[in-house]
Amino acid sequence: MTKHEHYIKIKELIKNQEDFLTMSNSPVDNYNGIYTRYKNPVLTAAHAPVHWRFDLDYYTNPELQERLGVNATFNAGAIEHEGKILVVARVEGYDRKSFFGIAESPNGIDNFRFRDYPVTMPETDDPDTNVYDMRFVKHEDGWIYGLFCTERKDPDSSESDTSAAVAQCGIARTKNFVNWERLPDLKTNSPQQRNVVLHPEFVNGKYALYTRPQDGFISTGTGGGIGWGVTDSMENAVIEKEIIVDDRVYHTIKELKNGQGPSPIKTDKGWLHLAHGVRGTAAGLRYVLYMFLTDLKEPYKVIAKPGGYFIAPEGDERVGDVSNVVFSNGWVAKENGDVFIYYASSDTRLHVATSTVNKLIDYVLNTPEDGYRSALSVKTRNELIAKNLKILKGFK
Ligand code: M1P
Repeated sequence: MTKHEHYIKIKELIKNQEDFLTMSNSPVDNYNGIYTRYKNPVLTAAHAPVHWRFDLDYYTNPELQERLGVNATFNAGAIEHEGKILVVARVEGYDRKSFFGIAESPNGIDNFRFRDYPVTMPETDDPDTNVYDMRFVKHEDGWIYGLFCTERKDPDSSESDTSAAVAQCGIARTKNFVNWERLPDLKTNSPQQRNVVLHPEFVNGKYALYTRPQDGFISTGTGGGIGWGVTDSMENAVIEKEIIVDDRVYHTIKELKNGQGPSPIKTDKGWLHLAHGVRGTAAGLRYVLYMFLTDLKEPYKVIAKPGGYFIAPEGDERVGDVSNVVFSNGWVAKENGDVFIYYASSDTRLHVATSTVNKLIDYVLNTPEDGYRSALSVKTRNELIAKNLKILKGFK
């Protein structure tokens, strides 16, 4: 490539990306009265800036090759900041390592743009091999916390076992989303922790956390369920005792495992929770999202639990690096009651669904609970059908 061609190619790459980043998004016409999905994902690997991927220096890269590819941008924490929606995505390079990239959008549904640099996350004395799935929480102590999964090789595994890993909860905090203070990892009695989420308020003067005690890296073993524990400080976070808020249950969407999604939203009816449930199928694991409501004063007590899933992978969402997965670790409830739900599909890209606090409360309070038996599912459905047929008769 000549120097001029190199220059023209860079201009073309930037222009193409600019056209892509500024594309508007539109709702999908698939009414359910609960939330609206959107046509385009809000973040994909193609959103990773050109200057993250290419060496633009003619002398070191005369063929303008991509040097540091980005494989996927998915599972993102979310927060409203200075009038914009800010997401912290799990960005995965071609080398399989994840890191955190902050992208901002003026409206939350399109025009997301990564900041110039990814987050430089300080390490503890025990360096992380991989970090991912950050949950943002603006805590009433004044800090914005980012709790995430830190993964390291299992020190007790044999030499030849190159996949055994230990997942724990990493903790960092910031005031400006630029400088991050890394705090010691959370200590609990569980050998593995993933999907740990900070509750936004003190509960009886303590920091409260949703946990997911688990025996193995992938399997829950004797653990599992969405747990709850408290700690006196986040500078040295220790949970002595975990109780289970929402357990996994045989023959449901959360039969194998489940995990808290983002930090819950406070409403006058209780704390709204979004979580993921996992079940096994002949084609592998299937991850869907579900919701529940907990008591305002005792957020570890479930007071409403609609049966079944809230969002499941649909269409193109079904396929990706880890197919048949939807996962959420970020949502934003705006002052006017609008809710932006950020969910990733198949560990590949990020989407948004929009709703309102009122619609979600209606959903959790009025969707029938799971009866746990086919006969009860039919009974509930028949009651609905009989009521509706009467109404439809009146339409004629
Ligand atoms: O691959 C699906 C998800 O698997 C894990 O979630 P969980 O701990 O509930 O099994 C996480 O690695 C998550 O990032 C990933 O999306």
